[in-house]
Amino acid sequence: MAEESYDVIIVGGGFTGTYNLYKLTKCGFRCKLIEKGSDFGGTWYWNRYPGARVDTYVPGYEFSLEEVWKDWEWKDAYPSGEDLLTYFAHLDRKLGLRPHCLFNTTVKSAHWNEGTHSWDVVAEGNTGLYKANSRYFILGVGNLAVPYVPKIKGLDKFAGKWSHTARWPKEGIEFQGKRVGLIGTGASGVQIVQEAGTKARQLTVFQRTPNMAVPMRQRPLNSQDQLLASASYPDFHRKRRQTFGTYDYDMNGRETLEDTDEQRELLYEELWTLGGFRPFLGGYTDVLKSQHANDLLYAFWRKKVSERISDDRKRAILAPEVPPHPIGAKRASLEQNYWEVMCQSNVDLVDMNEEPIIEVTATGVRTTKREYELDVLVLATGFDAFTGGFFQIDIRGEGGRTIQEHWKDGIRSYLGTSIDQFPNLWYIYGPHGPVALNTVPVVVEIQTDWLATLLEHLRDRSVTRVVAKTAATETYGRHVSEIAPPLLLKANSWYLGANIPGKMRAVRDYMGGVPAYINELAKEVEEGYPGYQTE
Ligand code: NA7
Repeated sequence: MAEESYDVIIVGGGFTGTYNLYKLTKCGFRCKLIEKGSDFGGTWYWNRYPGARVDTYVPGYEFSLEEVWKDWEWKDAYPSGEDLLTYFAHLDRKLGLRPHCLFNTTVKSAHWNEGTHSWDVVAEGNTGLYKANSRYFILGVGNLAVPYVPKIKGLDKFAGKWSHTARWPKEGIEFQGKRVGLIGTGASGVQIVQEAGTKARQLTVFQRTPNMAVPMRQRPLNSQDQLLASASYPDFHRKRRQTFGTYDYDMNGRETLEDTDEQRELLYEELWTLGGFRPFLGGYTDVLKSQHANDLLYAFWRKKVSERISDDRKRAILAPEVPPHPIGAKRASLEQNYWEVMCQSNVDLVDMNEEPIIEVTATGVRTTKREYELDVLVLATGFDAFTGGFFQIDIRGEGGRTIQEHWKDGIRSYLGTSIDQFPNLWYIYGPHGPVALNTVPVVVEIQTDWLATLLEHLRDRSVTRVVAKTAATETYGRHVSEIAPPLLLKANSWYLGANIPGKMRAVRDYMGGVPAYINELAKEVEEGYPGYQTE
């Protein structure tokens, strides 16, 4: 069947795909990368909505490769989506990736071939079907890659322009002077508010759950700053592998009630001033373990945010006295001027708990109370996280078993990189790996470096078939469930699949922190890969 043959086929041209291509090609493997979009960028290729911006500061959200960072400059401490696409072009130039890639091509199926110990891959592109065969098949399909569009009656009847944030058209959608509606107030929704609120004639925000966003502390960067800072990049990049959340800071080792009220207030203020995820990953260790600790942090958050919300009605909806879920139990969003924009007179806030949406009409959105006339409707309604990207491909392992069948009762993964009964298949930054609380490029480097060592080990021993053992997979799966901080289980988050109606609620993320995860990987190597069976 195969028309082309490779050692490795990689799906996806985001951080995972580009780093795997670079690393495995360097190790002497013949690789092909297949990408649905017309260029590199992954999440940043698709999320072109105005205001899209990463929630990790420079140089946290980039590869640690010196040949890449030494002549690269960012414009802002928290880079924009546009700058990230330019970064991917820089990566391509520095690492020579493009000749190994096939763009505008969607992988449709990958079937394990027991006779040849390889994967038969079929993809569809502009010029028709593409067929290839590879010893290894690597999925870099992204964790937040498949947009979730809720089934709202009448959406197809809307006569204005509408788009999900993650499928934003390249030509853009004009907000200036328009009546814009927004459904969804997660990280993407916050960024849309900040952008559309300053341009739209009228912005109507339909909120189901308030976003407990924390300050971003954005600042522009100049060349001189970066040149000076770059001397410490190797240290920064080393540190981010040593902290729970892959940042250059870590929790302080103390529980909330070990400090006096004054000490606690001082620490909260300090973390707030520094910005980013520090209230959750840079302070007390029990924020997601103890309800009392969480309540104290919520009270502080509410006090700070309330000071910035001048409108009483909006304050009650945006920062309620009783939180809908523990603070930090959904991935925190970072804001710049969210609360101020929300208070502008051209911004209307609809509490969907009081006033649910009934339907979208040709001219707007109709709730139980009234119709809101709109020219543009933005859906920032999130993603079918973790498994969405896998299920779009017809992947069949041993005996023709599909991945959907195999994961029917929950994720089965060994070390967050491989699946029992799916030989020679790997994935990066996916289920049961450290994803939700961590930074993509860091996790991608950790997992891929480990995988490259394993594939070299197998090549040296002329192994052609490797598969995770079932017992090891089940032990690892239990471990992943047990280590999840208890308060994380109390929110309807994408961490648990609870944002998608009908999706099984389960822990899909390794939440033990990156140092513990690195230990799991290192143990596997030191003990001679006991979790795998080889031929
Ligand atoms: P999120 O964080 O999953 O947010 C999705 C938002 O959409 C959230 O406010 C949801 O409300 C809302 N939503 C989803 N379905 C509906 C329906 N049916 N009606 C009204 N509102 C709805 O996605 P984002 O794109 O913002 O961010 C994803 C990640 O990107 C983020 O975690 C960062 O890592 C970066 P809910 O809270 O479920 O009530």
